[in-house]
Amino acid sequence: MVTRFCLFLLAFLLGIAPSALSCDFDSTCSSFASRISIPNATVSFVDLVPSGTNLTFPDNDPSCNRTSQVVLTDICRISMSVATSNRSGFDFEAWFPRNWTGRFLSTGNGGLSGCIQFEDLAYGSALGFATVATNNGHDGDTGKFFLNNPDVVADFAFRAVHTGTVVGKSLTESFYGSPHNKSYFLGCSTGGRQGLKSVQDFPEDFDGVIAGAAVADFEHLLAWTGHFLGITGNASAPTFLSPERWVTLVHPDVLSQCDEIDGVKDGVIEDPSLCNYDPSGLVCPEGNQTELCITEVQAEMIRKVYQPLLIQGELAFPRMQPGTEDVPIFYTGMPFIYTADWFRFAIYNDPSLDVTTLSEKDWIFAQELDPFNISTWSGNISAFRDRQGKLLTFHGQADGLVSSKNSERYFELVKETMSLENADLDEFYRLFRISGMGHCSTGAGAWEVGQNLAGAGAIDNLNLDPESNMLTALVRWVEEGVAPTELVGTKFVNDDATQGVEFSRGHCRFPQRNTYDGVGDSTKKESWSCQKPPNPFLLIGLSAGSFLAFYFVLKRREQTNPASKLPRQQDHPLVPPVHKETKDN
Ligand SMILES: *[C@@H]1O[C@H](CO)[C@@H](O)[C@H](O)[C@H]1NC(C)=O
Ligand SMILES: *[C@@H]1O[C@H](CO)[C@@H](O)[C@H](O)[C@H]1NC(C)=O
Ligand SMILES: *[C@@H]1O[C@H](CO)[C@@H](O)[C@H](O)[C@H]1NC(C)=O
Ligand SMILES: *[C@@H]1O[C@H](CO)[C@@H](O)[C@H](O)[C@H]1NC(C)=O
Ligand SMILES: *[C@@H]1O[C@H](CO)[C@@H](O)[C@H](O)[C@H]1NC(C)=O
Ligand SMILES: *[C@@H]1O[C@H](CO)[C@@H](O)[C@H](O)[C@H]1NC(C)=O
Ligand SMILES: *[C@@H]1O[C@H](CO)[C@@H](O)[C@H](O)[C@H]1NC(C)=O
Ligand SMILES: *[C@@H]1O[C@H](CO)[C@@H](O)[C@H](O)[C@H]1NC(C)=O
Ligand SMILES: *[C@@H]1O[C@H](CO)[C@@H](O)[C@H](O)[C@H]1NC(C)=O
Ligand SMILES: *[C@@H]1O[C@H](CO)[C@@H](O)[C@H](O)[C@H]1NC(C)=O
Ligand SMILES: [Ca+2]
Repeated sequence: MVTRFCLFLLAFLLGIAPSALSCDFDSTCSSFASRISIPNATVSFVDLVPSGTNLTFPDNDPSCNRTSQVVLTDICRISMSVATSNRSGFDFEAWFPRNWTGRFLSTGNGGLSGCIQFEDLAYGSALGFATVATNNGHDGDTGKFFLNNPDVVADFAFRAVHTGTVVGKSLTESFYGSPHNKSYFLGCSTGGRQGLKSVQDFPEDFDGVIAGAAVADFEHLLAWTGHFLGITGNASAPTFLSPERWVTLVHPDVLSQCDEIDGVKDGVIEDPSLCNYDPSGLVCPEGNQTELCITEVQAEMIRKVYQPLLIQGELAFPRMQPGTEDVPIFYTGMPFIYTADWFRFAIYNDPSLDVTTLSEKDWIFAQELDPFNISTWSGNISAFRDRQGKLLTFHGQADGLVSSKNSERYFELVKETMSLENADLDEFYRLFRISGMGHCSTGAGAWEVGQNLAGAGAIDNLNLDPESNMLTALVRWVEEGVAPTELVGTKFVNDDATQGVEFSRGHCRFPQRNTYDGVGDSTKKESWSCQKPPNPFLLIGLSAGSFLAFYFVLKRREQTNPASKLPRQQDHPLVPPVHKETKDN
C-alpha cells in the first residue's frame, strides 16, 4: 500500500510513468512505524540502517552472547513485540533490504533460547531476503521462564516461529507493496527442530526449509543428553574421566582407529558410523597407573558412552558418534544444563528438583508429557511435499551435542512412514552429512557450506555459489527445480577466509558416502566422489558366494593334499570386494 501510494505520488509529481520508478525506500521506512497494524503487536521502533553499520544490543540478555552485529546491506529495521496470550509473547525483528529479491526468510534459534540471531538477519538481508527473527518467546538461553507457564512453552515449541512468520509475511507485503514470491526458513540445532516443526505441522509456511542438526525427537534427545552423567559419574566417581583426558587421550585414540577408514589421515572421519571404537588399548598395564592411561572401569564407561540410549528396552536415541571427543560436552561430571532446565521448569515445574539423579523413570515421564508435541517427530510430511516444498537437512558428522545419527533416523522415519524409496525422497527431502563439522559450524573438516554467515566465507565477499552455499542451493531447488546433489565445503586456514583455502571437500547426500579415489590429492574435492552404499543383499550374496568358493577350494586342496589344514588366519575371505558405483545424477 505504502509503496504504491508513494509510487503514484512520485509519478504524479514528476509527470512520468509509474513503471519507470521504484518507490523511495528511505521514506517508506521512515513513515512505516505509524502504518503497521498487526494484531497483538507493539512496535518498538523502525530504523533505516545503512550498510556497514555496527549495531549494538546493550540490553540483550548476556546469555545470548550477541552484543553487536554489522549490517551488510541497506535495511529498514523493524522491532516489535507480539503477545501470544495474556502471559506470553515474543520479541520480533524484521530486516528488510533495499535490494529485495521478492523472497521471504524466517530464521531460527538455538539451545533453550530465547535469543534473536542477529547474524542470521544480517545474512538473509544481505542475500536480498525480507528476513525475520524472534526471540522464541523468552529472553536468554535459559528454561526458567517455562516455570508454571505453558504458554511460554508453547511459544518455544512452535508458536513463536509460526506466528512470527505470519506476522513477517504480512509486514513484507505492506512494506514493499506486493507479497513475497517464495518463503524460506533457515535454522540449525533448535532452529533445525523449528524447521522440521514447520514442515510437519505448518506445511503452508515455507516453500523451502533448511533444518540443520535438528534437536528432533526432543524429549528423547534431552533424556540422552542427561543420561551421560549416570554413565560417567561425577568427578569423584571411579568411572569419571576428566574432559581434558577425553581430549588428550580418547580423541587421539579414536582417530588412530578410525581416521583412516576413509583412506586419508586428516583428522576427519568421513563416516563415523563405520567406526567401532575400542578403548582397550588405553588401559594401563597392571600396577602402573598413570595419567597417560585409564583403568578398566573407565574403559567400560567409555564403551557405554558410545551405546544408544534405550528406554524400557527400546531404542530412544542413537549413539554418540566417535570422533566428537575433542569437544566433550557431556562428560563434565555435572548435569547438562539444558536437561536440567527442561526437567526443572518445563516437565516438573520444580526449580529445586535434584537433577543429579534423573533416570529412566524421568525419561518416561517426559516422553509421555511431551508438551505441545515438542518432540517434533512426525514422519508424515506429505502435506509439505504436496505443496512442492523442499526440505534440505544437514548434520555435522563430528557433532558432539546432537548425534548425527539422529538426522539419518528422521530420514528413515519419513521414508518408512510415507512408504517411499530413497529416489522418491530425493524429490523433496535431502540430508547432507557434513564430515568434520561440529554442532552447526566449526570443526576439523570443510565445514563452510553457507549454512550461516560464519559458514559463507569472507564477510565482504560472501560465497553464494549454489554448489557450495546451501541457502542459494535451496533457492535454486525451489525456484528452478535444480536439486543439490553434493555440497562443496571449504576449510579455510585457521577458519579465516582472508588466510586462504586449506582444503575443500564435497559432502554427499544420505545414504551416499563420500569416497576417496585412493590416489589423488585428498585436499581437492575432485579426489572424492559420492558412492551409493553397498547394497546389503548384494553384500550377503557376495559373502555367501565367496564363502562357498573358498569352501570348495579348501575341499579340493584337502582332497589333493590331505595334510593341508584350515589356515588359522585368512585374508578376510568373507569381506566382499569394495562395491564401486558411479554417482547417480
Ligand atoms: C562493533 O561494536 C562492538 C561494540 O562496540 C565492538 O566490540 C565490535 O568490535 C564492533 N565490530 C566491528 C566489526 O567493528
Ligand atoms: C561469544 O561469542 C564469541 C564469538 O561470537 C565467542 O568467541 C565466545 O566464545 C562466545 N562466548 C560465550 C560465553 O559463548
Ligand atoms: C543493490 O544491488 C545493486 C545491483 O545489484 C548493487 O550495485 C548495490 O550495491 C546494492 N546495494 C546494496 C545496499 O546492497
Ligand atoms: C492475539 O492474542 C490473543 C491472546 O492474547 C490470541 O487469542 C489471538 O489469537 C491473537 N490474535 C492473532 C491475530 O494472533
Ligand atoms: C488470562 O487468560 C486466561 C484464559 O486464557 C484467563 O483464565 C485468565 O484469567 C487471564 N488472566 C489474566 C491475568 O487476565
Ligand atoms: C515475483 O515473481 C514474479 C514472477 O516471476 C516476478 O514478475 C516479480 O517481479 C517477482 N516479485 C518480486 C518482488 O521480485
Ligand atoms: C558424587 O556422587 C556420589 C554418589 O552418587 C555422591 O555421594 C557424591 O556426593 C557426589 N559428589 C559430588 C561432589 O557431587
Ligand atoms: C608406566 O607406564 C608409562 C606409560 O603409561 C611408561 O612410560 C612407564 O615406563 C611405565 N613404567 C613402568 C614401571 O612400567
Ligand atoms: C500432537 O500431535 C498429535 C498427532 O501427531 C495430535 O493428535 C495431538 O493433538 C497433538 N497435541 C498437541 C498438544 O498439539
Ligand atoms: C499423512 O497426512 C495426510 C494429511 O496431511 C493424510 O491425508 C495421510 O493419510 C497421512 N498419511 C499417513 C501415512 O499417515
Ligand atoms: Ca580421514
